[in-house]
Amino acid sequence: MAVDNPALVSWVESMAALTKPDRVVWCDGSDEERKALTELAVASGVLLPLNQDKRPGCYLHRSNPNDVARVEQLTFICTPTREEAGPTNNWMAPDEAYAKVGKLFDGSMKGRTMYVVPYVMGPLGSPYAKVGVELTDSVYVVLNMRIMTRMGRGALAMLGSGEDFNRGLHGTLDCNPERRYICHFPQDNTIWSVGSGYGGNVLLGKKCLALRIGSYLGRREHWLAEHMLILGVESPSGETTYVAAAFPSACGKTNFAMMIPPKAFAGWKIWTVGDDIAWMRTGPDGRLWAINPESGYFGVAPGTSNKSNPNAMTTVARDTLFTNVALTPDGDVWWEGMDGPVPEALTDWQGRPWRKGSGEKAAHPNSRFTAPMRNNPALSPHADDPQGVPISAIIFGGRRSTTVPLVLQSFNWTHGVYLGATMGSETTAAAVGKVGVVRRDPMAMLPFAGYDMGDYFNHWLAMQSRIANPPKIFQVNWFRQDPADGSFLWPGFGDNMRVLKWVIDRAHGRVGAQETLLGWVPKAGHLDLTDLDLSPARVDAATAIHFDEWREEFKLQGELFDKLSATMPEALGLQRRMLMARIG
Ligand code: GTP
Ligand code: SPV
Ligand code: MN
Repeated sequence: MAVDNPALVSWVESMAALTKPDRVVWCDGSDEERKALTELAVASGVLLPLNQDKRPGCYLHRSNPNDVARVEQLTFICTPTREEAGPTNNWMAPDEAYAKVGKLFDGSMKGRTMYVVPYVMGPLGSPYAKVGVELTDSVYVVLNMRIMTRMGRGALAMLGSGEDFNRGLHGTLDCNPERRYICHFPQDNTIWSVGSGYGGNVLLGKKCLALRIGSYLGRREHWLAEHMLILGVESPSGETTYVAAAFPSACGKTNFAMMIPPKAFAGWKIWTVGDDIAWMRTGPDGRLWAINPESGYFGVAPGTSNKSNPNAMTTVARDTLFTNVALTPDGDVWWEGMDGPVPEALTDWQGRPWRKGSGEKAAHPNSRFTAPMRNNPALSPHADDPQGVPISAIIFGGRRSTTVPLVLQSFNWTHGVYLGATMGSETTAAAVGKVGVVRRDPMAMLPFAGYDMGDYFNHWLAMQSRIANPPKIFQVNWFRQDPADGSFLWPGFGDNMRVLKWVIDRAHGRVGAQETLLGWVPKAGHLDLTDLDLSPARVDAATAIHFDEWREEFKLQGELFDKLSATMPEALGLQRRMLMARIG
């Protein structure tokens, strides 16, 4: 492939001089290329073909068992000063990081092929899209990037002779956690990732570019890069309202973005624009407009079923790469929570024989599917729209077994930013570490902000003056539990439509609300619970606000305020003090 971009060619040459691959292959994104790389991956054991009658175009990848999730403790923001990265990020000085990781890259691709993967985050030709180039020695990464981004010729065409592209370098090395670093250099628009072959650590367009570098660029260029799904809600009269929602990793974005409303909502339809990331800017009409920078879904497999998420099941029926799921005797995939009886015998995610009742999980809790968005029956006609969609409501939600009610509307933008900023959530398998501990995860961005978190809140507050018609801001919690038995109080999934309906009615100013000391909640009878098989006592428990729990919550929030004291906006401290004073 002829490439006449001198800046790109010379950067690729210098990275090849460092890593010393046997071959450099420029990827064009064609179908022939996909076929050839897939064959190569199968021949080398990187991909296992699944039963092609049952899952055409689908393959299974088993990652190194030491490499199954994002590694937050090995992820660094390499800004010139530690203060720019802020106290919630790991920091390394740029020179030190280039030297340290450069040493690991030196000669690391000897005997291997370096693939040059040009890609675009955002619809091709969109003024809001960004070009990146990832150099990688992993065929698995190339094939994933081909699904997750607009990869190949189109990206090179969009870049033209420009020099403004993200420079990503990824080397698998020997996949050793001792030599694993994910380093971001926001000032250089550069990402260096070594020692991992998994997901967000290595698909550099996703968390690394679209969120960490993206958030840094967003502050500089007055826009927002967020860990948010984007969906459209179409009413029976044909009106479509767009909503963006931030939930932490493995807390329900993909499910919410693909939701099918319950029967009682005949004529209502949800359209998926994106399931993980939103880039949002003010449009000429003074509203906030969002694009999804991705073109595929890297979704959590466990829990996905025809009952919980039929659209996802259809999406992964073909042309999908599965990572760390279990394999059935007839060459199909399986994971915990899938429909039907649990199979008697399987091959588990590590390739070992597995028997029902063994007590072990057959699929890894963070096993995933990589599937093209075009497979999604609910894909929004605007998913590829270069202008994006106008956002009427923003929702923040965490995984909280207590305290946080089903839904709450903020009093105003600043209070909404406060709700997002102080969000807590129980940790999940999406990152390495202990699962189920409540931590502050501001706006679901704790692992993804590319600069100081207090400055990030300041940026959110400052955005208000740029949005004449701001979206209304809400907080939700699908995960509150019955203390008696630990069961979820709210059925969730499709029934979240009941909450979403109230949210969009509020956004349009069509329905009243009950004022509480903490925010606005639905008035009695305003949540449509038609045909919902749920006792009034459980609905009450899911929506209740208990001041004693909130006093504890405000205390926990204090840890975040203390940690970020150098840059925390005074406006948010004031919100907290006012709320605390109100509940006494
Ligand atoms: P990332 O891809 O890691 O960013 O995750 P995500 O936010 O897209 O989460 P996803 O939709 O994949 O859901 C993660 C887990 O939460 C799955 O096991 C789901 O079954 C479960 N889940 C999603 N929505 C709900 C809900 O409304 N209620 C309950 N109880 N569980 C849910
Ligand atoms: C997340 O953890 O939020 C994900 C998966 O979406 S990963 O791409 O691995 O970050
Ligand atoms: Mn995510």
